[in-house]
This record gives sequence, C-alpha cells and structure tokens, in this order.
Amino acid sequence: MLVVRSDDHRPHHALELDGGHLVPSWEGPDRAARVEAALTDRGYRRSRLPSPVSAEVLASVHSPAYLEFLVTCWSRWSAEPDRGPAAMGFGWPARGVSPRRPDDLDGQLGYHSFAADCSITEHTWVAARASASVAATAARAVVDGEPAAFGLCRPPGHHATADQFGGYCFLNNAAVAVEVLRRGGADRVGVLDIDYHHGNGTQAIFYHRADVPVISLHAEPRSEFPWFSGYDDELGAGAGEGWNRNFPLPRGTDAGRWLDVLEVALVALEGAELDAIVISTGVDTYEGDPISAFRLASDDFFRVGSAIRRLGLPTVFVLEGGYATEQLGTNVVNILDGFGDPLG
Ligand code: SP5
Ligand code: ZN
Repeated sequence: MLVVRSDDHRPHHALELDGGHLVPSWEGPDRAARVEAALTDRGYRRSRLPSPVSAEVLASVHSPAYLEFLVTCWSRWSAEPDRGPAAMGFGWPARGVSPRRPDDLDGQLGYHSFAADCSITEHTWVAARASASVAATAARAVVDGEPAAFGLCRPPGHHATADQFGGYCFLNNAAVAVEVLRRGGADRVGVLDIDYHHGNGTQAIFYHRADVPVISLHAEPRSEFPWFSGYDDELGAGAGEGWNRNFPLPRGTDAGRWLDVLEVALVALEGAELDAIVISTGVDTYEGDPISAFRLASDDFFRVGSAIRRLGLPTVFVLEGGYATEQLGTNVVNILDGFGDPLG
C-alpha cells in the first residue's frame, strides 16, 4: 500500500490542559516516528512526500476567517508582551448567545476553538497544513488508480470543524481527502471513523450533505470527550438527513462487541452505494491507550483491516488518534496488513 508522509509535523508539539495541568500534549511527534518505524519493519516500501493541498480544497472544508486565523495566530500572539509558550482560548461562546467573531486575539481563540486540550504554537500551522497535504496526496493517489493509500497524518483532523480547532486537530484531514476524491470523480464518498472519540468535526462538516455519508463508532459522549456530539439520535439534517450515523459504545467495550458493531456499520456503508471511502484511522481503541477505555488488543486490528477490505472500495486511510505510543505503529500497521494490498 502506498504511504504518504511528511517531516513537517516534527516541531509541532502543543500544550494541553489535562486535569488542571498544562502539559505537553499526548499527541506528540514520537507518534508518527513509531508508525514510520513499524511501516519500515513490515516492508511498506512505497512512500511519497505530499504535494501542497490546494487553497481551493482547503476552502471547501474550512472558512476563510478560520484559515486566516490559523495562519496568523502565532505571529499575533508572539508579538504581544508576556505571552506564554502556547496560544489557547480561555473563554468560549456561552449558551443562548449568537456567537459573533470578536476582533481581539483571545476572543478569536475562544471563537475558533472548542476545547483547551489543544493549543497553537509557532509550528502548528506548518504541521497542520502538511498533515492536510498528506491526506490530499493520499486521496489523489487513489484518484489516480491506487486501490488504497495510507496518509500518515499528524496532527490528526477529525475533531476540527469548518472553523474550530480542538481535540489535537486543526484541519480536518478526512474531509480534505473526501473533497479530493470528489473532485477526482467519486460522486459518493463515505467516511468511516473508528477513532475512540467521536469525530465531531467531520460530522459537522458533512451533516447537511447526502453525498458524504458519515458513520462513527466511538465512546459514548455522555462519558467521554468531546461530550457534546456523537449521540445516536444525530442522523444528519436537511439534504443530509439519514446520512449520519453514530454508534456510541460504553467505556470498557471489548473487541468482540466493537467488531460486532463495526459489522453493522459496514452493512450500512454497503447500502450507501459509495464510490470511495475515507477511514478515520484512530487506534486509541487499544486496551493500553493511556487516555481511552476500550479494550481492543493489537491482534484485533488485523480483523478491523480485513473487515474494511470487504467493502471493496477505493480506500484512503488517514491517521487520527492513538496514544499508547510504543504500540501505536504495530496497531496501525496491523490494520493496513489486515486490509492487504494486491499491489504490495
Ligand atoms: C484525535 C484524538 O484522538 N483526539 C482526542 C482528544 C482528547 N483530548 C481530551 C483528553 C482528555 C484526557 N484526559 C486523560 C486523563 C489521563 N491522565
Ligand atoms: Zn481519539
């Protein structure tokens, strides 16, 4: 399988507010290094660097004001005296107000984010853009005839909405891959999100669209991040009504139950007459994940890949979460190996 990767993520390691402590984020550069090492060990020899994602594709996923904010945030932040090592919001729009976009930087940080597990540093924009470029290039390779490609995206993307960062995500890489596939001639592109957390950003971006069915298995939001979306009654709206499906599962869910629910999700995707699919590939469902509570073992990820293969669709995998860094490469590559690839 073709792998798309970049080194431009490396300097990006944001701070995270976790349990009242401001600490280096769980989402760090060593994650990608582990995945690259496992790919090399397991004989994945075909890899390429990304071409820059086009402004047109980025603008089809994110608002102009948000993109401008991401590009300029760090220079605005660091130009002010007494600013700390990472830009993060501390005030968000309250319930019952119509949120408008303030001029002030701290106000815009609140407006353009939804969680304080995520911050912006000097290197964030370059890393986020490279990650979106990785997703776009993986999707372009599939448009050009690869049966499948893996985008080793870092930072991840599925929590990023059209105009908000959070959950370690800034640009929605899965949505970027969808848009590249659609521009390349795939009329209906599904998203299957198997990360432990609900992909609130991807859901929001495609919520009103019938041409991009989104299906997600994740920890029930009543007890897990991102708390405010991912419930099973969120079914899409307008033209998109019926094209969003959530399968929230309790903390402690084991592989047997999780794989049974994956089968239900795959049956729904089979009925959606898709031309291609994007897999939001989080492996924070792993039993050893330090911030998550499902119980999949490393070997179970082979079964995840082989189940997805049965869809028989052109497939773009994009990396999302997974924080048991030592086992991260094994778990991700087990999915890819389970999927297999006729081209090697
Ligand atoms: C892409 C992705 O997987 N994002 C997940 C973001 C979750 N951030 C909130 C995590 C809260 C973790 N608290 C863990 C407590 C252990 N000390
Ligand atoms: Zn996650």
